[in-house]
Amino acid sequence: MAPSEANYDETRVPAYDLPELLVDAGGTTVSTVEHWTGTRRPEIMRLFEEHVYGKNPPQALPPVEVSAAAEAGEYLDGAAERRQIKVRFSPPADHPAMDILLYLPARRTGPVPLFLGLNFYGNHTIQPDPDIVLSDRWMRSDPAHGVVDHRATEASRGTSASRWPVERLVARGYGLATVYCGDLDPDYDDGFQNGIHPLFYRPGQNRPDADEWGTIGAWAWGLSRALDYLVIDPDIDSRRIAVMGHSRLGKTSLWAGARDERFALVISNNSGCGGAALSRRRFGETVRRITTTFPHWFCANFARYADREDDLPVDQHMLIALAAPRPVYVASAEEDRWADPRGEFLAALHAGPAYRLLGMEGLDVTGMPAIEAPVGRHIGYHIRHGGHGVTAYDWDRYMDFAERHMH
Ligand code: GTR
Repeated sequence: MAPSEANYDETRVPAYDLPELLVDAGGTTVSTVEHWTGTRRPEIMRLFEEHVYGKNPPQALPPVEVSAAAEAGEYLDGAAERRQIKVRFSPPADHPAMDILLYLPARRTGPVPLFLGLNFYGNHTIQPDPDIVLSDRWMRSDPAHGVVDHRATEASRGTSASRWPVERLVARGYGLATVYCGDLDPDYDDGFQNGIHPLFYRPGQNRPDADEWGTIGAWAWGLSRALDYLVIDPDIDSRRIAVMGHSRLGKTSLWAGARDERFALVISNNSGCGGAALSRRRFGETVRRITTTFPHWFCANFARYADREDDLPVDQHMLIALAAPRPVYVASAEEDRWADPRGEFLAALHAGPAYRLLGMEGLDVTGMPAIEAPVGRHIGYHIRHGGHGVTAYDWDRYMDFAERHMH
């Protein structure tokens, strides 16, 4: 279905029943913390692994090797300190590696809280900072981002800066770390021959099984490997690291936050179908459409639910609930109908019972809030003016939310 044929009519959203968040596979209602933590949460994790994002391979790699990718320096007239770290997943040297770009507030009195997120076009796009290493990896050709023949050019520097307000972040005492998602797995369907997947193949295996990870799984794995480094950096407070992502990378931040409970706070920015939006609403992007256009993002099993959303054993409110009891924030944009803002709101709302069970508060509202009127306590939500993207408004709300929970 082309985007133009997508349903944008609320009256044509089918009636649906969401899978019960707090009833376990045996049919017993979950009413204690132990039942959630010991049984129901692991069940939900397994369902998302098997049917949506895929399992990570069981083999562990050798510990990551960390080295400097460039000299540290200062930025913003000394307000920020910039570091670039190369993280290798496995020797020898030609095996995949990722570069972490890190900004820290120069004026700090102790370890700082930090936001970690993947970026779409290379670390050098997030600020007009000539000292950032220009990525030499494959990326989608895009003149607006200075990407020619799948490679970044000098013209690409700073082209995503509006989405990464380093100055505002360091002024409020936050660090920022980012990694190019293509360092982990280039975002196209190549049958999983590039990126990190082949590092994990069993002898004779040459693509993930139907219930094994796709690209979102690999990206989420990379966020955890970045976290492995960040938690040992003494200038960063390992208990106050938030994971944030936009759109396909917001689907990824939700999955990374579910998998890795070291993330203290989880943020989904306009993540839509396969992210924060309820699949059963079939509003805007659908399971059929996303698994056709981006077959590599999910595990192969997910495509079986095209036009059969009601048969999915999960829906996305359950993904949000996997963040509990850690604070989670879902943000929508008014004109971003492809991502189904109402579906994102409803998923955040229906994650509430897991939070309340754990002694936290959810959105606890009866209807969708007004534009730019954030709601919720341990689950946060806003819908802002404008279209698909990340704006200063979004970041200001994430910092407000982090201040309430991470300070
Ligand atoms: C779209 C896709 C969305 C969203 C978006 C993005 O093409 O249909 O699910 O992920 O890309 O990542 O910007």
